Amino acid sequence: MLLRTVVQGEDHFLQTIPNGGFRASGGSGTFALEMSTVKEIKRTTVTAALPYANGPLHIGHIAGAYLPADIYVRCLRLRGKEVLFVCGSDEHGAAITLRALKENTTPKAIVDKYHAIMGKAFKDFGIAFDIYHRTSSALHRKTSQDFFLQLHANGAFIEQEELQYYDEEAKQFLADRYIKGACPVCGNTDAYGDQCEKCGTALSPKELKDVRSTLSGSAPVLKPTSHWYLPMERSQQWVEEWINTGTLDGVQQHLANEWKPQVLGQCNSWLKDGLRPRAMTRDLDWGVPVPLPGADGKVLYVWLDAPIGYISATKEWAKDQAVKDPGSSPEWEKWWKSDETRLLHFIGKDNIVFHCIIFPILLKMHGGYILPQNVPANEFLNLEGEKLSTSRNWAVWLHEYIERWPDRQDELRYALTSIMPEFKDSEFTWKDFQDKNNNELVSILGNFVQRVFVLCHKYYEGKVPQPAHSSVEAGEQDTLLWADLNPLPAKVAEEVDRFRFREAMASAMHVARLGNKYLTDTEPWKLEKTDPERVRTVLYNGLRIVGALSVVLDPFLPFTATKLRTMLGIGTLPWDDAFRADLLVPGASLGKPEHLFKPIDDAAIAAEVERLHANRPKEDVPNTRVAAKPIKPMITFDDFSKLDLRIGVIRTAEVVPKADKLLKLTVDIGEAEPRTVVSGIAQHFDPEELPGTEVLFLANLEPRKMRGVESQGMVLMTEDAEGKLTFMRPARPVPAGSEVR
Ligand code: B3M
Ligand code: ZN
Repeated sequence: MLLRTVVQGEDHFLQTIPNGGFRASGGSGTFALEMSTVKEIKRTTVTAALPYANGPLHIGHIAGAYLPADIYVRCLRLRGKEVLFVCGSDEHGAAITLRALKENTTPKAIVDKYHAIMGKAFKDFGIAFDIYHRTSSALHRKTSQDFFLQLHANGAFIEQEELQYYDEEAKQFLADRYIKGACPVCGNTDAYGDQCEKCGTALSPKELKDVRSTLSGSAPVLKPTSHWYLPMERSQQWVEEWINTGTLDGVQQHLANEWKPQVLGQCNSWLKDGLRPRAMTRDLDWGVPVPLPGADGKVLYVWLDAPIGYISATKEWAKDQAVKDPGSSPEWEKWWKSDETRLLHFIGKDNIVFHCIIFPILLKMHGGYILPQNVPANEFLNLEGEKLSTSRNWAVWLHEYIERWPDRQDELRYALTSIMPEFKDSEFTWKDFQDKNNNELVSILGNFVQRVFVLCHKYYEGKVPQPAHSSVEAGEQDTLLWADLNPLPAKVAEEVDRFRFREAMASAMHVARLGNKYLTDTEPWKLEKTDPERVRTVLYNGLRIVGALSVVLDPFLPFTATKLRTMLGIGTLPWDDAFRADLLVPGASLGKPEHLFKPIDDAAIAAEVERLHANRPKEDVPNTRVAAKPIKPMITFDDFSKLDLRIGVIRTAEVVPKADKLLKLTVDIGEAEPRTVVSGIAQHFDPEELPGTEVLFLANLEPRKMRGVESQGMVLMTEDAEGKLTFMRPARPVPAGSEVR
């Protein structure tokens, strides 16, 4: 068993203790620590994935990396820990040049445009970076070139000549994304050189058939070119040990069980396949030039320069600090090179291998750098039953949300945190956003604060009441209240430390729930006539709870926490002072009772859903046709009306044991119980992706037993030219059970 403990010190805490290092000494009931190697942590460097500056940010990006990182950082800061939070735009790579091509402009114009949009959206949304930098800066160019040269000097690369596709019309080598062709797996003729988006297979350009260049449309030719490769296989052994046991060069860096299982899983599946050489340079005219003689027209691979962007952002921050405060010495190096620093990368799951394997190899080959202590990657967020997609415009864009819902940042932060895809994919729906707002923020948090403030204004002219000192914690209700409340700040912090943000926010909200319960139990509005002294104590306690909320909610709802502090007339409190007894001075003036949250009505939600559907490009509609099979014999209208067709929603899906074609589904068609159906679609769908999908459902088909399961209806499907099945969904959402006529 692995044990973890946190030993609080003055300004540092000891982090992890390896297996067996924590032993109970018999009899006495005390613990003795036996520490072989314990890393002492004094500060934390937090990075959040550098978003490509090729489009705006959507809620999937936010829930995946930026919001969890922001919560984490805010929580550490309130606890007085030294922390640096860096991010910036990723402005290189084919993602950018392709976008420029599409928008018929230059890469520079693209990155300038989206860097500004993203930077503003982050700021408006309260993501509290210490710096939001960009990889097109001169400082970054120098930093990544120096990094590359050091790697080169250390013998980290092998130079290798390879045949690569070259577009003779456009006169350039083609990055993987510039090549299209037929997927060898599913036949999709629009597969990219690195991936088929239809079947999801990772590809290399040479596997495609009938290749064409997306630049000129012509067929590219294979031409030799040489590149610098990172022979990752040389690092296989230490990476495997470091990731799985946490040990690096004999030092315990982390406990293996602190890493999320899905992160370890992805790393190990790469490691199992065996690490291979990977090209660290590209033939492209946009990027950081390779700083070696004879490397004209070559740039650093974007996944080499982008993570170095975290380092250059830190340098830029340190420079800014020195200008702002000439006396300070905020050396950037301590954030990257000190054993006493913990490095954490917040990312989405598609970036795991780069942060857990490739970048650590680069850091170690370079020398002098620490490796990440954890990479708390999140899974993906879906939207209204479908994958978020930039190209299909199926997204809630952050900057647009802020425009349409001004001053409602915390409402979205709350909804996103409550469904954060920490361990598996999750789903955002506008309905859930409304429910979380109306049933939790308005009814629980807003209501509690409102009640306390309204009563203080009514009874004490908006001043902090003088509690009957003897009874602040004297009555039984008060004793119980404080017994429940006191452990909560530590609980929130502990959950944040373990990257359990959903749980942490629920624990913070529990403070408001307990506050409400306390008011309901004590009923100050009734007591005021008979026992005003008791009421003063109750409301004084109520104000103290509001004070605590301004602390424990701050990481999650920073705008609301600021409002609470203004209402109370207090400043930012350190975490451990959340329940400080002398926080509020009797007689001090309170602010006006303010409605913290407003209910959201159905019309506003319907408008959002409508908007999503309306903005979806019609390009999804194909202009291809299949050769029609002969039409079946005529039926009468009566025949037709015997069919009872409904819109259903799949609630659960699981494989049927020992049947490789069958899935067992439950489909909600508005009845008390969902229908169970057995469907022959197992080879077309992953059961995990099905819940939430709308389907066309035949509800009055005679039940039939299949593999011992009674199938109570049928999910109707259609098939494309390649034999792939797909569901038939209504053109806009309708409630489960809607009739089809
Ligand atoms: N820009 C990929 C992405 O936006 C990439 C992350 C870089 S982190 C160093 O998902
Ligand atoms: Zn394919």
